[in-house]
Amino acid sequence: MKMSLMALAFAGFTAQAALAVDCTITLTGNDQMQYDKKEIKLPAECAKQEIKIEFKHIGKLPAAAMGHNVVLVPNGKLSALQPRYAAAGADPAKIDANSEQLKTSGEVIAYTKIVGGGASDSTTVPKDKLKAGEKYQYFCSFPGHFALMTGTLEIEKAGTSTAAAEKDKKADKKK
Ligand SMILES: [Cu+2]
Repeated sequence: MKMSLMALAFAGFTAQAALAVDCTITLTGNDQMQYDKKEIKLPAECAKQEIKIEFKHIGKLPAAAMGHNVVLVPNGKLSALQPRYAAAGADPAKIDANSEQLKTSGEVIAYTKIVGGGASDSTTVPKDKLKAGEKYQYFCSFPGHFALMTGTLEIEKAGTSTAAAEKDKKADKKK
């Protein structure tokens, strides 16, 4: 009896492990003022999980000349938020302070600190902060970079990864 309970517990544990999806966003930026990805999609399950953002500057230029970060905002908010960084100029500490302030006010969802060539920074988005079926924007808030360094993050709608199964269900209903 004891053994079978343990087996059940183990089965439950492995089933949970199998359900876990990878909700890590990895992005790089270079000396040509470019991210490696302009579009990122995460499965719907990630809305219910903590999402990790890992950013690495793969260039060589220092932060004061070619600093990069990743600022995540709700879709459509990029153009309104970008000018809010203007006063910070190219001072990495000031840009980070701005990011922190905008995160506190709720306008920025998450951000990584400004880094120079060879450096990296990461952050997390708490679970339930992003919604399935919603789009978000990310950009680099270093002066002048957002024109090139911007992208879209989409959390897929629940059920999109099993679109074929849904289709089958509908076909069954018609019968
Ligand atoms: Cu940048």
